[in-house]
Amino acid sequence: MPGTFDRARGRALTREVSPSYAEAVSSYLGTRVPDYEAARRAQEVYFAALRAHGTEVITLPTLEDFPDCCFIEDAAVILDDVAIIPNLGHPSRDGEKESVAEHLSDDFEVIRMPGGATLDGGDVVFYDDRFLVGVSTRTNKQGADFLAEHAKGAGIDVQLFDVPKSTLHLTTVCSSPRSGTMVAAMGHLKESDLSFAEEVIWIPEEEGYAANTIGYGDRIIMAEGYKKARHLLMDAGFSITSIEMTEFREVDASLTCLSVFIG
Ligand code: CIR
Repeated sequence: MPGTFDRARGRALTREVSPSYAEAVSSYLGTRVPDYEAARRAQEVYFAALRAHGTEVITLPTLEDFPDCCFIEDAAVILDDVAIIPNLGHPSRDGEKESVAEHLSDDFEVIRMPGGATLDGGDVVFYDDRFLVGVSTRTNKQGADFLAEHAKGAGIDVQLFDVPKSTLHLTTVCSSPRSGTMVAAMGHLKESDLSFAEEVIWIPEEEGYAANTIGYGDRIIMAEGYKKARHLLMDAGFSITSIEMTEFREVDASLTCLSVFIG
């Protein structure tokens, strides 16, 4: 059974935006109410982009009581034939995990975290031989250590990062779209953090949101509207599909949050 860490993107588990999306957790609170209809439309474009790259998109029914439920990346980490189901770091979101666990139990051995440990899948980035795991406002050390223990069992190392308070998740500021390559936002990560990578594409801080990408070899999906980042990625040999992410960015979410690759 292939898992996230072999970079296969054959199947993506996703979840439809909640009708209660206007109440999604957001650090931009007060500037604008998240728009359910617009987010639904944006999510369809996202699904189409995944499908255009050969991914089968599986969509779970929405959860009315969980405004953030479409950010399903946070609710599971796939390790080969194991699905780690974390305790999500924001109390309003923890209940999202139950139906994810139920769905994944058909194909994976489901392992749950002990009480007290928290982790959002958005703090986990896969790079070739390791998981980069952010300790953040959502992921505590216990949660990161729990994942590390299971990752090591599967032959994958774990490197811990302190996610700056200014940033929600580790995936908010970096991604690894192809083997050997990291894309990272300046001002959030340091060169020494990423010394393991063969190539680091540094995105200027003002366009840091564009450091979250989904890669298919030399083809990449990125957020629309980040011209400098786009040129840097093109110069690095990527062909690019860019999609509109405004409705998700305003609730602190990036491209990768909207799916968990499960094979
Ligand atoms: C939250 O604050 O939990 C959501 N509004 C955004 C979650 C984004 N997820 C991710 O980066 N993996």
